[in-house]
Amino acid sequence: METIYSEKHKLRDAQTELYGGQLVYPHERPSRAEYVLNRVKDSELGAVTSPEDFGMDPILAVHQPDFVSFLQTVWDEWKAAGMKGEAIPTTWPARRMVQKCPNFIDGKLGYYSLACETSISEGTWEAAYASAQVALTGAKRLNDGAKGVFSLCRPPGHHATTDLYGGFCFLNNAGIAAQETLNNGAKRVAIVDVDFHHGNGSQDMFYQRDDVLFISLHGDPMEAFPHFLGHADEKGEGAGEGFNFNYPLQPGTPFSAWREALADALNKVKEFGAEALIISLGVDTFENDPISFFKLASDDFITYGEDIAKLGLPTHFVMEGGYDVDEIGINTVNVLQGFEGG
Ligand code: OKP
Ligand code: ZN
Repeated sequence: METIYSEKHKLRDAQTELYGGQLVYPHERPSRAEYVLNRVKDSELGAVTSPEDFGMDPILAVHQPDFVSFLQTVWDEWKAAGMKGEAIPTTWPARRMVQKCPNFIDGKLGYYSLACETSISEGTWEAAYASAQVALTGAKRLNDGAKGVFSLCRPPGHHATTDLYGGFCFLNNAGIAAQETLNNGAKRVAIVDVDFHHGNGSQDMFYQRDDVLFISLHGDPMEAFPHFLGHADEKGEGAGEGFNFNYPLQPGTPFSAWREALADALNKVKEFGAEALIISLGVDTFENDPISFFKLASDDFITYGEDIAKLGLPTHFVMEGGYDVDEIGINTVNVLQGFEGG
């Protein structure tokens, strides 16, 4: 399987994440992608290719233009305002307040964010743009007939909505790829999000649409980030009703229960008649992940890669989370090798 990878991910190297009341070095750090890349190379998975540049149009196909402009200028605005550290929001348009974008950068940060752990630093936009181009290149490979392709995206994307960043995400790589796959001629595309965290951004992006089926398996939002979306009763809206499914799972969930949920999800993908499948591939379901609470072992990742392959659909794996850096490469490549063998 071909891997699409851009070195530009390294431009995203924030020094702070607000975690447990302290500013720590971010869990979402450059070494993550390097661990995965090294494992891809060591295991001889296939060629590693740089992305093409598809420009801004496919990004603007799913993100609001004012939000994208904000991402492009936020760091300069923050510095121009004389701020000393990295850009962190401190106030939000909460319940009963006015949803109107302020002029001052503190207000803009709150207006365009869904969480505040994700500090913005120099190079963040350039890396997020490159990450989206990686996913777009993956979409092109699928359109050119590949059975499977791996977009080694970093930063991740599934928490980013049309107009909100947060949860380490800025542009929704899987969502951008899904729309591109439709534009390439597919009638129905499914996104199955196996990251430990609910893919709130992807859900929100396609919630009213029947051409993208979104399904997520994740830690119950009552217990886990992003906390405010991802419940089982969120089924889609309007034309999108019946095209969204969530499997919130409890702390300590073992692979057996997780795999049953995946089997259910893959059945729904089949019934939907998807012509292409996007897997939002987070490996933070791993038992030793530092910020998650499922109990998958490394071999389980091979097994579920095989399960996905049995659908027989052209499949685009888009990297999301996974934070136990020693194991992230092994578990990611296990899924891809399981898929190829299954
Ligand atoms: C991004 B991805 C923990 C707060 C959670 C944000 C997690 C973002 C995960 N106390 N912090 O889905 O892996
Ligand atoms: Zn995650």
